[in-house]
Amino acid sequence: MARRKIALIGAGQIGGTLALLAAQKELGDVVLVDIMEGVAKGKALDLQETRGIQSFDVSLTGGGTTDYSVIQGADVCIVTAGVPRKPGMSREDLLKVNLDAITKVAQGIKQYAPSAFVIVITNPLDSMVYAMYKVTGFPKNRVVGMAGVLDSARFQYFVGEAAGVSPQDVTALVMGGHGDDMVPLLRYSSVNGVPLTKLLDKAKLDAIVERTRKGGGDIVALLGTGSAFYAPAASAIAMAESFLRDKKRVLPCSALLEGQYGVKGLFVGVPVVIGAGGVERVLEVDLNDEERAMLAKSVESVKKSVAETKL
Ligand code: A3D
Repeated sequence: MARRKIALIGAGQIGGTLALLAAQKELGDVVLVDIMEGVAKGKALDLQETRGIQSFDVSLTGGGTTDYSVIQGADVCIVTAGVPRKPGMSREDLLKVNLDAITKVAQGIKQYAPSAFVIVITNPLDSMVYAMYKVTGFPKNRVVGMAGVLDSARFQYFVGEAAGVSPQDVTALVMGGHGDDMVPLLRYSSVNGVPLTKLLDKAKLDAIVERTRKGGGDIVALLGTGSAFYAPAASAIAMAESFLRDKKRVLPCSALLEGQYGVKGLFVGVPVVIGAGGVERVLEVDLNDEERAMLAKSVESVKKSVAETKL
């Protein structure tokens, strides 16, 4: 069987890490694309030069945005093109800059990788994935946003750390939009089936919920420049791998809702099944009144951001 092809559009901090992880897992041949063509080519070459040491048999190449033909026939496109929010930049400013990038990228994908499964990471996430869906015109199962896997992974780590257990054994579910009002669902989280309340008191759990919501901001403050990239890249790779290997993992992702959770026509973080068919199913879990109210608030924020795209 021919090797699969993974196009990484945006070869910055996350793009470079995605390339490394995709190659190490031998998910397929990787092509990096960036407006800074030299960066895409340089990172690809740097990684190629590790092949003798790391023993992976996939190739990595790079290209610029003047010629999207390099992504021809890609099975998966992971999009990080755009800018992270800089100090003093409003969410609206960020939306304008990144909407322009996503629109151009979506046109390139539509032309050269019309059958691809597209994972969007660029912020503001829930409106950028919506824009990707609108501009490509791809079916809803082939466009998805990465956020919930990352938010849940952060929650898993914080619970594991506080309870003195491996984060691997923490099951976590964070739903809603990717913003300060995301919805970590304690009732659907556990340590290998053991309810969190058996291991941690309410004050600790409340603090973990808050820390999860602010997880991205904490890393931005520590780094001083740029935002998190290792965990976001690992999260998107989990989604790409589930698609490429038809693993049918249940992962919280930003997916198009058509009535589920009372939401229509918006991309919102919900648990989905990712397999060879892309987003194969949206899972609906029962929410109590408090959880429903939190989700409704989060959906309102998504709605406002999407309205600004005017798409
Ligand atoms: P960065 O290292 O700046 O990389 C972005 C790359 O995109 C740069 O190399 C740019 O040159 C390139 N680029 C800009 N415009 C275009 C274009 N039109 N076509 C192709 N390439 C372009 O940022 P990063 O990798 O740290 O982050 C990338 C995006 O992910 C940002 O928007 C972040 O806010 C976002 N992000 C999202 C999450 C989520 O959980 C959703 C987490 C972390 C970062």
